Parts: sequence; structure tokens; C-alpha cells
Amino acid sequence: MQLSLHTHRDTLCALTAVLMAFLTAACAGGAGDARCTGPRCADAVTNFRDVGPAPDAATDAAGDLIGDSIDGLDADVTDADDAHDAAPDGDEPDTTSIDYQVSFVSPAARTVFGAADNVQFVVQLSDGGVDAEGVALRIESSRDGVLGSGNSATDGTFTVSTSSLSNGQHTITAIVTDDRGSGTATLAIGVCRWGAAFPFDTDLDAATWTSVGNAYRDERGWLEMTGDAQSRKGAIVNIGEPVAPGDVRMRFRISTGHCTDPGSCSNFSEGADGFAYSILAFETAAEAVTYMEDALNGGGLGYARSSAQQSLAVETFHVEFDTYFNNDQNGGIADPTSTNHIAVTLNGDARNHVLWSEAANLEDNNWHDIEIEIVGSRVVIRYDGVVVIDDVSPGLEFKGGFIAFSGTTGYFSNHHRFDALEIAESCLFQ
Ligand SMILES: [Ca+2]
Ligand SMILES: [Ca+2]
Ligand SMILES: [Ca+2]
Repeated sequence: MQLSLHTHRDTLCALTAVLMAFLTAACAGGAGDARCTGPRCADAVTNFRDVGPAPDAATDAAGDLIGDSIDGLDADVTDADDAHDAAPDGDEPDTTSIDYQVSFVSPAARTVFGAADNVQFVVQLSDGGVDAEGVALRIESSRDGVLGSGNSATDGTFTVSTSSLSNGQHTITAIVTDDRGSGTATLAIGVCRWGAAFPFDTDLDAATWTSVGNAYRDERGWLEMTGDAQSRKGAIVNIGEPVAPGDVRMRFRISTGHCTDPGSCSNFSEGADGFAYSILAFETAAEAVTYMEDALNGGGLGYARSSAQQSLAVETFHVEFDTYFNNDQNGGIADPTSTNHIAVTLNGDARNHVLWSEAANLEDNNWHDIEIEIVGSRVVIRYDGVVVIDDVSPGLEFKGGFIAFSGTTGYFSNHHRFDALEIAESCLFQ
């Protein structure tokens, strides 16, 4: 073994010496170099790098031997198709999905729609800034499910119209269902259809309404709290579904004055005391009814906590329509103005007029439209379509509860009428 290795090593050294001598003689410089002589000089273009003292610009700048094979690789690496394909020659399907840009053209975010509105959703699709035509997608509502599906038009738009969205806040989502790519967009809107409507044109449903004290439904189609008689107190309480907590819109109409028929009336003699619309956040309807039975008469308008109720913790919201000036400066009820007024009060406290506005013509016996919007801690009240209160009431976090109408008379009196109650819940945005 030892002898054999020596023999091979000696043979290899001899061959190397011959090769080095040949190379030195043939190419002291690169091809084209004046010092290059011998048959290999002509072949330097493809097979040998310049090993001489200066590069040969004409034939050797790219480094031919290495350069040829790297250039071949470069062609594959930089080929756009090959970069994504399993096969190097780009003839197989590209597996990269498209990121579609999806956006809602209309409606504007946080739009609130009313009753009978036809809502049109328009979505724009694009792929890298180019309108994406013929892309399959669908539009969904978080409340109502799929609203429509189809393919985008030539301009990249897709449109769905509906007039049957359910009440409340919706998250609308546009979703690409095309298998070539994906994309989504979302939009928040509100639908504020007037929900529960109570025209009071027929007998009160005993499962829904309870009358307290002197109040009753007038057979002509409204609620009467007192009649135009002295020292009365009445209330009608909704013992059915409570109003949900959160944002709400409510409307109804009121009439107070001396004439038997609502409308113009020539009797402008002194009248009192007023009436109120309350939302009572009790656990049970029975508690709400008991509260109204025990509430304060006279200046308390049938909603304020009486002396017997002072220790009762209540979470209640009231809008009063006050037509008699109370001015008890000894801890009783002191109205903020001697003029008829509309006011927001809380928790059965008729002394604290949290928000208020004068309403001089309240007692004209005509019907007046009232609309109350509660959005967060903001309360907006419209009187005959005109905003008379629009302010934040610190601490007001609407708890919902049972609706109660009430009214009172004392030495002076009036009719106190409510009609046409409608409620739209949880459909507004803060
Ligand atoms: Ca009516
Ligand atoms: Ca008063
Ligand atoms: Ca008052």
C-alpha cells in the first residue's frame, strides 16, 4: 500500500509540472495579449479567464468561463413567471392570488336611513388600480345575512338595492367570492324605521297598557290623563315590552287646554299643572306601575318622587310639559321660568330641570308634535319639528325601561292628552 501511494503521487506531480509548463508558455497574458503565443490563445474567449497583469477588455471583461453559466441561471431567476411556478419555463398556472381593493362608493359610512327608504349599496373593485370586471362577490348585513351577489360590471362596480333592512345598526360587508383572489370592505349604517306604533284608536290592550288614577283612553282616539277638572292625577303605563337601553328615538303628540275637542280654543283662562312622558328602568312592569301610583301630584306632574318615595333609588328619564309656575324656594319644586316649558329631568326629581326650553304656546289646546332623540348622553327634542333642546346631559346614560304617560291638575286644570306614540330603538350613532 505504502509503495502504491508513492507511485501515484509521483505520477500526479509529473503531470502537473508538464501542464504548468504548457500554460506558462501558451498564455503569459490573456488572449490578444502581445505576450500570448501558442494554440490556446485563440480559445481564451470562451474557456479561460485573464490571468495576466491587466484585463483584456476586448475578450475578457465579463469573465467568460464563469459568466456563461451565471447568465444562464440569471435568466431563470429573473423570469416573472418562473419565479412563481413549480416548473422553470413558465408554462404552468400561476398560484399567487389577487388582492382586490374593495370599497363602498355609497352610502356614506354611518348613514341612518328612515322608514321606507330604498338603500342602494355600490361597491367599487379594482386590481392594482385597474377596474376589476367580472369578479364574483356578495354583500352581507350583520343583521339580515346576504343582501345580494353577482359579478362586477365593466367599470368594476357592483350594486345591490334593498328596502327591507331590519331595524337597528348594521355592519355591511362586501366579500369577493371569486376564486382568483380575495378582498373585503365593511360599512356601518343604521336603519331607523319607526317600530312600535300606538295610535290609541281602539281599546287599550290590557296586556300592554295599565291605567292609573284618573287617566283613560278617550274613545275619540287618544289618551287623557286628567280631564279638565281639579285635583286629578293620572298615568297610563306600558307593561308590555320595555324600551331597550341605548340610543332611541320616540315621537308622539300632545294637547293641553280647556276645550273638549283638541284644536283651536278660545278659553285662555289659567290652566295647570302639566304632563310628562317617562321611561322607567324598573326590573318589572309591576314596579313601574307602583311607582306611578305613588308619584307626586300637582307640580310633580304625576312622575316626580313623592315624599314617601324619597329613599327609593330609581333610574328614570322624564320629559315634562309644564304649564304652571311652581316657585318653592324651600327645597320644593322651583321651575326655571314662569313661562310654560319643556324640560328633561332624571330619576324622579322634578326640582332639577337638567335641560329645558320655554314653550309659550303649549296651552293652546292644539296638537303639538314631540320628537325625542337620545344618542349617548345627548338629548335632542323637537317641538312641532323645531329643535328646542339639543344638549348633553352629564350622567345621562339611557337605561331604557317602561313607558309611562302622566298628568296632574290642582286648583287650576286642563285636559292633558297624548296620542300617536312611535318608537325606534338602537338605530342612531354617537
Ligand atoms: Ca289617535
Ligand atoms: Ca310646574
Ligand atoms: Ca317644571
